[in-house]
Amino acid sequence: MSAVAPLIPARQKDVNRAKVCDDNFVEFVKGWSGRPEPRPAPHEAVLEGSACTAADFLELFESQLVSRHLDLMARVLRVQQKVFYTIGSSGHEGNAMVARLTRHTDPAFLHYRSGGFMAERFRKLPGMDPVMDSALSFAASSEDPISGGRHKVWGSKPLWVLPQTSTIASHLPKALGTAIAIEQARRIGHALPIPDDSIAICSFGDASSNHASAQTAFNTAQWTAYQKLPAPVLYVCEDNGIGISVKTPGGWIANAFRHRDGLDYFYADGLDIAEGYGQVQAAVEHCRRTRRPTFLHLRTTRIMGHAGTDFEIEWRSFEELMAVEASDPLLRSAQIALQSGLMGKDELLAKYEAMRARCFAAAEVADSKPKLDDLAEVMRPLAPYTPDKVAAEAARSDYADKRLAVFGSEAKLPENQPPKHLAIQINQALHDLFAKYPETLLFGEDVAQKGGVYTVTKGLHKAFKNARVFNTLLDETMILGLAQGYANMGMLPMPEIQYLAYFHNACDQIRGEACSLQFFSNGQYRNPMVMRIASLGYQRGFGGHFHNDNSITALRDIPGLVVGCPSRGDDAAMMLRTMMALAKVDGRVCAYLEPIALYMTKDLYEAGDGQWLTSYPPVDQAMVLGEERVYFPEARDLVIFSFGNGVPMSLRAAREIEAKHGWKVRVVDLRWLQPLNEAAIARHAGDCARILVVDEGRRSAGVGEGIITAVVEAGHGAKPLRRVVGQDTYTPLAGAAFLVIPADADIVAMASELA
Ligand SMILES: Cc1ncc(C[n+]2csc(CCOP(=O)(O)OP(=O)(O)O)c2C)c(N)n1
Ligand SMILES: [Mg+2]
Repeated sequence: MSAVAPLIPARQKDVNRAKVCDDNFVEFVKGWSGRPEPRPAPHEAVLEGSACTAADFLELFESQLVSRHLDLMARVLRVQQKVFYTIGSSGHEGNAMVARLTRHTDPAFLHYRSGGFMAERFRKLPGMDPVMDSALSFAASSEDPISGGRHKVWGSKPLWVLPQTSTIASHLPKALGTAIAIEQARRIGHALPIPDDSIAICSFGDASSNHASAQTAFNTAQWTAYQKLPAPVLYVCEDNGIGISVKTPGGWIANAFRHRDGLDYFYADGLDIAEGYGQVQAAVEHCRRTRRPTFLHLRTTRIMGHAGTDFEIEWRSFEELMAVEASDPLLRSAQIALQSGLMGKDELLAKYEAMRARCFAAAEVADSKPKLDDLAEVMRPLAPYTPDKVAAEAARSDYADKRLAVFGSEAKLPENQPPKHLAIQINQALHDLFAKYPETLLFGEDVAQKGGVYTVTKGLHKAFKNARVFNTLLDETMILGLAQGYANMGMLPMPEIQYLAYFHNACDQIRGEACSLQFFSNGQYRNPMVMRIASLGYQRGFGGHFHNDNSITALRDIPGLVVGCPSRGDDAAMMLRTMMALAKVDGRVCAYLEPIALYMTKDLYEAGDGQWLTSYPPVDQAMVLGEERVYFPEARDLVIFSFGNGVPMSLRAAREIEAKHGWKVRVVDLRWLQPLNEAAIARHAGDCARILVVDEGRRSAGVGEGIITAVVEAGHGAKPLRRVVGQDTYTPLAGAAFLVIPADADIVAMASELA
């Protein structure tokens, strides 16, 4: 049995297809002339042979009507500026079946056409109103319960629907990550915020299934299942056969997904509740029981265009449009209602009109509610920061026994060791933080047995085992998707990106997803993490661009992201503690840039001087977000602002500058690159007669531009001011690499220009 909605008689070539679909429904019901079957009891099949009972059907049909009338309302009120979003769910309302057959505690990451799903999930908790909540979101009211007026999103805190941005496919990796996290929690003894047998649900369109971000999530699901590891994710492909105006080749979704090892394929007719219900049920039950990645191919259609602005009649044949409109699943539902004897024609039309009235009434109420009208309020959930709590958490040291167990004895504690270089101190800090936070996981490429390319994570795997320290497959998008999944389940992930150059291909997972979650959920959801990235140039052993990338710009303009870059071991340990506290307390996403070339650096001025070794700071010491380290604070003739490799370079150059010009030179290691501590920059610039910026990143849009801007905006732009920066180029191999990044001598030479 499949949808058997009859073709509607040809309509005038009306440009307003929403109106046409609306009229179609009314005319279809009025014109229905079948003979109803004996009305089924609530627990009986709605139609013979259907897995859907009459009671199921009636509620599902109502959810479909909620979704449809929200769409129709949005099209009308958009023109009146009472609604600000018209991408609808019409034709996809069958996805309500997925919501009915899952639980409100199954985390859901939804397609923008999942209005039916949303309406149905609202039934799972008493006292909730899908119409009013959605109307507030459509109207961008600050009373919108999920985003607080920041975007029209499907989302709900009590209903475990995490809001998604409209970047298609970006939510698949984190949905899989959440599924994996649900299972992994048990292995690390972490208490989940949801039942242990939950599944993660993720819906998306047919065209989106081709996206790289989607494909990596499918591949990773298969890779996981292949190793017999559980990953209870239900991928729901809402296949309407088209993406905006591009048709998906007929049969493509079934062809591409029917025979994938480790991704169990199910088909369901989303156009026909009587038929589709049992099919959806089979997929959901399979996923929950087997804990295997499951692909539900849900047949849908798209009526009323991609969005309100898409006038399909201008680019599609009239006949084709008519055929699509005839496949409207609401026509089929009306038919089921009438045929089963559950509703008479008048009753059905009355329900239809009552839902229209309810949606419009809610929209008018929503229109009267406040909007966001204050910049501070818009930005409030973007980057929460409670300094006192963060400082207390970073310095919290109530885990002495645990660290003793990790390090072996009092004598072996890192603070009782002689001064060490950066890589060792990061490694010790990681061990400490693993002892402090049992919910911490570290993962990435080569991080486990090998301990990373630079052995920074050496020993962690041995000490904390597979469940907490593990190698992932080779895909940065998925590494960051996993991180979001663990974070969604209340863990504290530390994903590692092997080299800065490889962050860029996965940047969207941080830019579009992780950093936007608190913003678009009005602070109700958070995905805290500390992302470690081996970064920057000056390597002598390992050359070329991709191991020496120095683009920090791509990180610095991500809203809400904290970016830090320590230049020495003690700072590295303290910064890591603070970042973990920022994640734990305020849910922040942090990027921790490790300057590769300084990992093993021991000396500062001369070979063997050991001046770049540092003692391990006691565990109750951390640093404040934004706090700089100042060398020679009494100096006032010149201040050099720098970070990373630039710090030891500037310290060496300072000696020469003093010898050459007799100036006393202050060197400021900014340490935190985003947000930049503009007040500190202004203070040091104010104190000193001359200003130099040493920025190993690129000339354009780099940290240096931010520093200079802070200096100028603070009113110190008239002072002699220069910068030494990397060039706007890729980094070449071998010795040529050093032509494109600052050298000690460049700093000395530039200082002379300030004389
Ligand atoms: C990464 C990305 N590229 C492009 C777009 C623009 N875009 C929005 S929806 C869409 C088509 C999606 O089609 P499909 O996945 O089939 O979903 P449907 O709208 O048909 O339900 C495109 C290209 C986007 N949102 N994100
Ligand atoms: Mg589509």
